[in-house]
Amino acid sequence: MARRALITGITGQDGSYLAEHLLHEGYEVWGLVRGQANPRVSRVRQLLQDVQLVRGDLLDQGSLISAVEKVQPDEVYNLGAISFVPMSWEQAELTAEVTGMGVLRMLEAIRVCSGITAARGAGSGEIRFYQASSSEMFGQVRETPQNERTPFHPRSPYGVAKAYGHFLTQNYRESYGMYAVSGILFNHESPRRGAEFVTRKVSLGVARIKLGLAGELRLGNMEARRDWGFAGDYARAMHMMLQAAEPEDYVIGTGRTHSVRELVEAAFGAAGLDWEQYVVCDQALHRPAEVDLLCADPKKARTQLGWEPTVSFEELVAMMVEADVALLAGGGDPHQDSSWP
Ligand code: NDP
Ligand code: GDR
Repeated sequence: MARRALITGITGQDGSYLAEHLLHEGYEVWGLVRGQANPRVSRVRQLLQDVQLVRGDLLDQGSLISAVEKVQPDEVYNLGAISFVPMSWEQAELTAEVTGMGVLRMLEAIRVCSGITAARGAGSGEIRFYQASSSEMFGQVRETPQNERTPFHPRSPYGVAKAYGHFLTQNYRESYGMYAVSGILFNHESPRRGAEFVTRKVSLGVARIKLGLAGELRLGNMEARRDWGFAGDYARAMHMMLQAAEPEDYVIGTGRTHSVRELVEAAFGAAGLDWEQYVVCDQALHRPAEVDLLCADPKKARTQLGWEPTVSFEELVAMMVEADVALLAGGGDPHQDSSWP
């Protein structure tokens, strides 16, 4: 019988790549969707026709228990979150509820549905759990590159909520012997990335300028450095982590870091444009507290899982610019569009 996976966050960037990967691996894939008339659900229906949908919300414990009871998954991937860092200052409590407490509710749903109690001890339960942890937990780093042993100093309510989810996942592993792991993923991007994140904002900005639809691009901190990889590679890593013999946490990233300025140079360059003529630095887009430098040390994932990224920074940027020029030239709307590449 096909293995069954339940994905929260199926309407997001990572949910789509993970679902495609798991379908390719022969899984029966279920996606958790929320809301009464969520427009992103119709995009999933169109693009991921083989994914079955189940209703539920990370804010609602009962709905998660019902979803796990209905799907009877072998693997649960918890990708659902408020994931845009600036929003976590504007809606800090909601971020704590969804991005932090949502992990507790999902773990409890699995625990209750599997009949796991502390008394049953190590190794109990059949359902494997993946938590989408983040390099944002490292925050203000004192050592670089960052690996699984680097201490956390989160710099946003989002990072704090992710750290809670991370430690809780570890705690359920240690308390109940659950197969529960966290992937500490560094930034990963694609033509399906939300338009609010810097890489997509830049690729869309370049496309608009190239097509004569805009004359400038306003950005915040140009000196922040990130380790940017391709989302498809990272979805593969999530699946690999749940196939390992022992439940362990892994850092996933490329090991290379670039500034926002370098990203901008590469993106405008890919379209044959000089960025200095178009980019405006806007203080209003700076964050209350910034994460200045992230760079992964993915050695453990490479040696223990055999995971390698396949797309370079330059290829990623060119891929995103090319996709957005094609999207906008064809009259597509990046906020609505169902023609995800
Ligand atoms: P997206 O922002 O694209 O997707 C977030 C998903 O969360 C959406 O499907 C959204 O669904 C869902 N969601 C939001 N609120 C709830 C809720 N109350 N209940 C259930 N689902 C909800 O994120 P990504 O795909 O980029 O990232 C996936 C995960 O990985 C996130 O947890 C993110 O924090 C984490 N992460 C991402 C990294 C990256 O670089 N992309 C790096 C490290 C970690 P809806 O359509 O209903 O709003
Ligand atoms: P990040 O991604 O906060 O790292 O979180 P984002 O793309 O939003 O920002 C990256 C860096 O770019 C700087 N920046 C800008 N960012 C945005 N969004 N818009 C701008 O105009 C702009 N100008 C400069 C930011 O200050 C920042 O330093 C992402 C999310 O996917 C999280 O969910 C995930 O956990 C982490 O990556 C790893």
